[in-house]
Amino acid sequence: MHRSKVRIVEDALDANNTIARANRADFDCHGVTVLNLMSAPGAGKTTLLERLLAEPLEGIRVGVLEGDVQGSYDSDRLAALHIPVTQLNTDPGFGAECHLDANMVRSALPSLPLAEIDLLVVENVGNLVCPAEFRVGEDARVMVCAVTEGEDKPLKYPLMFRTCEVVVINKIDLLDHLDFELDRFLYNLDAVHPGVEQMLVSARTGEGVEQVRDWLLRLTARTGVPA
Ligand SMILES: Nc1nc2c(ncn2[C@@H]2O[C@H](COP(=O)(O)OP(=O)(O)O)[C@@H](O)[C@H]2O)c(=O)[nH]1
Ligand SMILES: [Mg+2]
Repeated sequence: MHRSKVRIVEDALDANNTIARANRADFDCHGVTVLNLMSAPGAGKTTLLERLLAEPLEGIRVGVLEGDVQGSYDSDRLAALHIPVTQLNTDPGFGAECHLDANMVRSALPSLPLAEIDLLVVENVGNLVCPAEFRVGEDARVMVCAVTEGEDKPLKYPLMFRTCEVVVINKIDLLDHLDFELDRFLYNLDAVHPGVEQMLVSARTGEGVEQVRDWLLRLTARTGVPA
């Protein structure tokens, strides 16, 4: 019984990976670099995007795919940036899932202006567990972890922290008001993902956002395939 359950999960992940590869091929075909941005709800993904994309990204044309269970709250916030934003809701079409998977992203491809962008940021549904399991065809994964979440999160949700290239440690403007011990968090992070790139950021004040911007520019230069 236990073995067959494991098998079903493996098959589902295999099927997801197959569709993720098809997405990847379509992104490559258009020379689009794809970033999967993940975090717990409220860690600051949308605020970070508002900061990052407030000014042009050195000629890189950016689009955003907004994943949410319901509503278009984040898309509405990003509308002010005058970049293409596509909303992808998991309710009602995808069983109100708590993550995006490759099939959901595939369903949104016809709505994405792939020929007109160089970088697609996929803001995943806020969740520290499921989004980490499902590749969507991305080039890289970044997760945002706010200092308000506590030092133990890397230990409690290791897959999420392990599958990212960068961990953005957000809301550092609040450090003086919290008992969050940054050293302890970094120690725990190192235990689950030794050497992972870390960026200390306040999306609220803009402190540290430059590092994320520079990293995005490097990512796009590294992975962008001329169309
Ligand atoms: N103090 C502080 N608040 C932040 C920061 N980043 C985001 N927030 C706030 O945290 C809440 C959730 O942010 P949001 O960007 O919607 O998070 P998301 O759910 O990950 O997209 C909002 O009230 C933001 O204003 C930050 O760096 N510092
Ligand atoms: Mg958001």
